[in-house]
Amino acid sequence: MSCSSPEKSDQLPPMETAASVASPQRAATPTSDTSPSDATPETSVLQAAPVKASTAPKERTSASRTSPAPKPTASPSAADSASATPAPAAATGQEKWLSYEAATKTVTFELIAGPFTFNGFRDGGATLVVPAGANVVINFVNKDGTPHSAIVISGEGPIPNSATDPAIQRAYTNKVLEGLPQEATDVMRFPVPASGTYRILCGVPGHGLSGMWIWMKIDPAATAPTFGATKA
Ligand SMILES: [Cu+2]
Repeated sequence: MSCSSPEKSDQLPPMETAASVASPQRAATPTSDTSPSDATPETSVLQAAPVKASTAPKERTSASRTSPAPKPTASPSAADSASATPAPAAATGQEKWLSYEAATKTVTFELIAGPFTFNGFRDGGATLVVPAGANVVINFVNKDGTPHSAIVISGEGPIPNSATDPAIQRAYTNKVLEGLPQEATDVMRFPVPASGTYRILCGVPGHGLSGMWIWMKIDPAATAPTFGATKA
């Protein structure tokens, strides 16, 4: 039986973030995957095929179904007594892109351009809420092969094909029409007014109409910024 293929069926995909867990209990886990003395020489490949080919085309119409995200178990009852898990609770969900300095009312947001998305969202699917009068710093980076840009436009009216005139002064990236190439960065710094609803749009022609925009709302009642899926 020459079943010596090192099939790693249940191996974690390498999607660890920068705060990758340095598991301290590594010494106890015998993860030597080339152990030839396996007791199950049969049907090891068959059950290791979780490939689901059911990629149904998501017809996401205007009624974007906002399925309530499963709450990440905020129970403080630590059942694991002596677990040394360095839980990165500081950067949960979409808040990892956001920081706030209350003393200067400075909102810092990482705006990540993807394939016709911002931070994985499109068509207004996400909203950046900032306090009134905040000083907004948006660190733009293009993580896509297609050139992209960003510009703050009005929240009213139809999505334009392209945009060069920001609704807030200085609230746009360089090369807003042409787009910045992959891995290029730019910083937008601008104060926001006391209220208003805006969109952060990719200014490259056609990109906004393809869905590359999210909301930015100024909330006079907000004491801190938030970012996440747009509430219906
Ligand atoms: Cu774009």
